[in-house]
Amino acid sequence: MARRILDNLSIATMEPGDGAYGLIARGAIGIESGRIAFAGDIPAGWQDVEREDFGGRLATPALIDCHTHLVFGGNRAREFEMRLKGATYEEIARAGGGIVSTVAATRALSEDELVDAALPRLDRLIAEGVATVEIKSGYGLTVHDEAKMLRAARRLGELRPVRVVTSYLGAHAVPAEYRGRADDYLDEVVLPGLDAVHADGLADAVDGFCEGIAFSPAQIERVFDRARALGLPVKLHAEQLSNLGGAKLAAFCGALSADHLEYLDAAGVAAMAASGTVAVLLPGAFYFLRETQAPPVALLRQAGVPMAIATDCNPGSSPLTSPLLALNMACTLFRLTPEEALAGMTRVAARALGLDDITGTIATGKCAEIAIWDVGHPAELAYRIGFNPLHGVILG
Ligand code: DI6
Ligand code: FE
Repeated sequence: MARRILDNLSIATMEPGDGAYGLIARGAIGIESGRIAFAGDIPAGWQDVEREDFGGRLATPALIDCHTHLVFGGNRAREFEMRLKGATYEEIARAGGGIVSTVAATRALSEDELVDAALPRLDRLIAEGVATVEIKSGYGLTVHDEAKMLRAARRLGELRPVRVVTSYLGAHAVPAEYRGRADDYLDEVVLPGLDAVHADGLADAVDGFCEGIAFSPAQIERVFDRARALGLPVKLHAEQLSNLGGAKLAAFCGALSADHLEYLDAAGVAAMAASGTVAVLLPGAFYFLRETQAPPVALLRQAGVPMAIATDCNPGSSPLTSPLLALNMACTLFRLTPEEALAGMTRVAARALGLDDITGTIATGKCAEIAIWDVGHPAELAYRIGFNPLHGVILG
């Protein structure tokens, strides 16, 4: 029952240790009850199943965007203009712009309106092969508005054929009404808000922004302590604009990932390697903010820290809804190989979300979440700019 064969494919399984891309030059993928039954030769017992011929196209695991702020109100095109006239990101943030201006626009929208605003962005990700997307809160900054954002995120997963994984990011910025009182904001909003979204099953993980313009490591630790008490995994925006040692803190807390990492130092790399924390690299934000210091990719590689790639789709620092362009930027800006980049949006991204048991590679037993591309070789996915060769996505 419910058996299906996708035939005549070249298959980048992205399984580790199986040669470049885990590539099977010619083969088939068998699906049974939504799971991958085999990849490669059609085994005995499947000879009678009807075969769909994919004409030699490339199959990869469907893409996973493991770091986005997809749900928000408004946009920041005006701020983009200001920056082009000379203002820096930090100056704009300190002047009450930046994240805080998106907070006002997000608070003004209902849950339904947030869903409507986010759907076109989600549809762009899906159009380029994404089947799993992580979505953070962090633009509500009240108990009510953070929960509203996460409910909108959950709804997106019901409206479209994607798995939505949510992260509670109450500790994203100090809202205007708490300016200079970050600890009060933690006590009165972030921690009770975390309890509330957890009670309603709205948060799959807990995130924070550890930065001079946001929260100190000691403040982040308070949030992580509560997450641990609730049994929720943690992750952290760390070392994006400066080095506060956030990645080290995240690693010591057993975080799934530390993200951005432009200013990560050798001690941070070592801590991440020791804890198995994934480095989520976000070339869209690096590009859009015109950062000049790239994350220490050679050190990460040498230490064996797994590297994921994501869009970081958000209105302020990465208004990017093209996962394929993120792959290209990971190669051009951060010097990842096309294989590392693709692994970063499949196998390693799954690990960054704690989903590596069920998705991220084409392997027996995993969920059948497969992207089919009109390309001859997987390196083409990262190579092109502004071209979408997606033929289709197979889900279950
Ligand atoms: N780092 C980022 O790049 C985004 N959030 C964060 O913690 C930017 C968010 C924004 O500017 O709206
Ligand atoms: Fe982010």
